[in-house]
Amino acid sequence: MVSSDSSVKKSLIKFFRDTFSDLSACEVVDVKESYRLPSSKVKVNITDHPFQLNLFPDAKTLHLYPERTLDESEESTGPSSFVLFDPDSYYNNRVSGFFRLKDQDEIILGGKDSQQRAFLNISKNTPARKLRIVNDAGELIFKSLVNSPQSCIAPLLKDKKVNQLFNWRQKKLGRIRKIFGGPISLLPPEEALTLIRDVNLILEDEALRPKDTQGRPGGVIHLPDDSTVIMLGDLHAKPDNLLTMLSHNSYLEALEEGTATLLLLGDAVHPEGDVALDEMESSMLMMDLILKLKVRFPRQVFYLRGNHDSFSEEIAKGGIPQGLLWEQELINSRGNEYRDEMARLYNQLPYLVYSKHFVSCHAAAPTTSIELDNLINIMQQPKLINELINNRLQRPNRPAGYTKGDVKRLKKCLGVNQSAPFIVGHTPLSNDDTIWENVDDIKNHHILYSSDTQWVGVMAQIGDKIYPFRYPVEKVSNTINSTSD
Ligand SMILES: [Mn+2]
Repeated sequence: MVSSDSSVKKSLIKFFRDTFSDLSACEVVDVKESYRLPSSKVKVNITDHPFQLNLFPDAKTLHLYPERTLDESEESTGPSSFVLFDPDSYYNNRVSGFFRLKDQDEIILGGKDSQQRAFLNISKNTPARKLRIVNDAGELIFKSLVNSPQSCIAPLLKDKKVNQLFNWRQKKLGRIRKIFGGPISLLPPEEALTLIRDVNLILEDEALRPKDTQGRPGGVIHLPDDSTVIMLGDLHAKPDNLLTMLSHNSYLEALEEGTATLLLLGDAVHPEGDVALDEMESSMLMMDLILKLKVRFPRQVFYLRGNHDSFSEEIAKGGIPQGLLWEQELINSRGNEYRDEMARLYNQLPYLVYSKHFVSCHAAAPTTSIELDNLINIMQQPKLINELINNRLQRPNRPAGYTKGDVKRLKKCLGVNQSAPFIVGHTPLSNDDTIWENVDDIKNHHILYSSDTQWVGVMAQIGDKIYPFRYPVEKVSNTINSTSD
């Protein structure tokens, strides 16, 4: 019988892996300069330095970095992960992709994989299976699958290169702090009141948002097709999840350059999960951050309404009346006027956003046949509002839930191609992930829930497609606050 002692288990697993895996028994090389990968597999000592990788014949250079956190004092958990990206596109202020190699992950690089071509700009002419890379307990194993011409790796030894990715992320922190106007902490009541008033003025005449028949801002944001979409699901009072996202890729740069749109799918407030459900300060900070972003990027940041964006007594979790507590906290900390402005904000929020590349709302597709006009005039359709922010997928115990047909009909009514994704938040499918794709066997129907404590899920557009990305949540607010103005 196998002992329950976990170290024994681990060494047994290692024994079996080493004995039976075809990854075992390979040469370990300490690469000090450019190295042509042989046809046999080699394990490369890569933990001290990032590497560059050339996939001949097109001489495309990729970078491979051990993944680091911004706060170096944060304890690392387990073997290193690596990130693989194309430095030419990664650092160029447009949203671009990357691959993460966690322990035991493998990737086969080649020219036939559309996602690899989109993320890494690998040429179509590269063989379909050119090079295999495996992360074996924090060490990388390379195996050339095509003998000629062989791929090549070289360590990035110069300090500037070694720290390039870290420094690039670090620099964004200063800019995030500037957007917020100081350390990441609750705004003083007066400043908070001015901020939410400014946002309410913006919402009265919000960009890209057709008015309803009574001249009020309508229920729908219609994005131009050429805007790059970056999306976060429910944040549920996790400011660091939003800040972690802003510190990665070129999301912040693309917002600054006006090429991207950030969509927040509602429910930014009210803690969820294994935390104090009645703690409302982090919700206040969360809204301060979002409202600052809205003021900084009024035409590019859109917050959709979720069911938690409310003072309703029906908003409760685990017996805690979060809607009522939230209202009370706003009155206590910031006064009645602030509470009234928050209520005004809720009444002015949009419910659905789309471009030709996607459709999104907080919770669900409508289960009845509707027209775009109904969505724009949503203030006159309380049942439709309720469906979009509260409903979930159909289940035996939830016959009124939405189905594949409802998703299809919604896209059709908006003139959006059926191959474009429908992305919602609201309904996490487990407590150990942040993105679920093709949910319920409905193709291109994804759930994005960005309030996990370990990983923050982001859906972001590269070219015509929207891809899922996950980032380890870091305490970015602490790191920002520990750097001086
Ligand atoms: Mn919700």
